[in-house]
Amino acid sequence: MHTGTTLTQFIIEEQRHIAGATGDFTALLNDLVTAVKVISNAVNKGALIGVMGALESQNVQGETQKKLDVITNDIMIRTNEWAGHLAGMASEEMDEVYAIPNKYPLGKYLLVFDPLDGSSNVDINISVGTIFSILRAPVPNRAASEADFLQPGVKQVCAGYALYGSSTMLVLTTGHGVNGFTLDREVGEFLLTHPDMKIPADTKEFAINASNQRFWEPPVQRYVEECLQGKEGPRGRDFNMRWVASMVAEVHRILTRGGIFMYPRDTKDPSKPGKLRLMYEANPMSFIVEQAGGMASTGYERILDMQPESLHQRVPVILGSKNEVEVVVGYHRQG
Ligand code: AHM
Ligand code: MG
Repeated sequence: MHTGTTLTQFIIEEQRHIAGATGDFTALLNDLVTAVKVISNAVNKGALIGVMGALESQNVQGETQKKLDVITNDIMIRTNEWAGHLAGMASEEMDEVYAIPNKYPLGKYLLVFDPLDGSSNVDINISVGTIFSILRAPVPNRAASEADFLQPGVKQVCAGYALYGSSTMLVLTTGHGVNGFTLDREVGEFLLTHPDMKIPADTKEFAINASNQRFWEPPVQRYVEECLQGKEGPRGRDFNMRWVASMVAEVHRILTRGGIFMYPRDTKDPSKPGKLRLMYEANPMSFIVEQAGGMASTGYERILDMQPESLHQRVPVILGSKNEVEVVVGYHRQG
């Protein structure tokens, strides 16, 4: 039995080291943890509570929404809107910034999230997750506009994900390394099980959706081709391949045993420079990956340095074990 540090205890102890901290952040995180527990329960019960399947509706990206996309978005909103820590929220499932209702006080943080990432996997009982990013509101206690959210990833105060897998985990960073917590369902608490997670610098495992191969740019073509050649090719070693189609599961695997994950720029749809969204997928995951000693790039630039242009902006993502990401970035530099 694990009787170690709870997530709440961990956050309070971390906050003690921050001069002038008021406890607001701890309280915000507590609400987020509650949301994650409720979502974990809904995902876990699945068909028993009638939450599987698709809706007629589409989100702002033109993607068909699953019932659980909408339910989990609602859980995130309801759990986080009331306490007075936020000046606004934004989500993959909402076109516009969500304004905190007038009946609640406003606060100094902004919360951006993907309530159920990888939701195409939910009906087939494969891991999904929630991704979140916390920013400081440029003007505290005032209703946030879209422009207030458009801060580069380096400005994130905290980023994390919940993974609803064979166990439910919460992994997060506040800029002092990465820590992983596992939900003990009987106790109802997240307990620190994976302190100071580090991504090995080298790896033999890559993840990419190979069905898009004909649309990839030359540097990615070259990289994957060389991995496939294995021992006989220029890399001189065999590689292994994985693709879960759940970014949270992919990043978690990389944090646990190393690897490289790519959803690169491609020519499939010229209006979309990549599939994944900067504000609530690429930025929080890049913050976590860098804090664990890994690297995250578009192939052309560091993701965390990008100046966002819109809430639902898409970006190419290449992240994971440092030495391997450097190889791919090097190929982009060579053109
Ligand atoms: P979603 O937010 O609509 O679930 O889409 C994001 C997901 C990522 O989790 C995953 O890496 C990718 O889309 C999978 O894409 P594909 O369906 O092309 O394999
Ligand atoms: Mg997503």
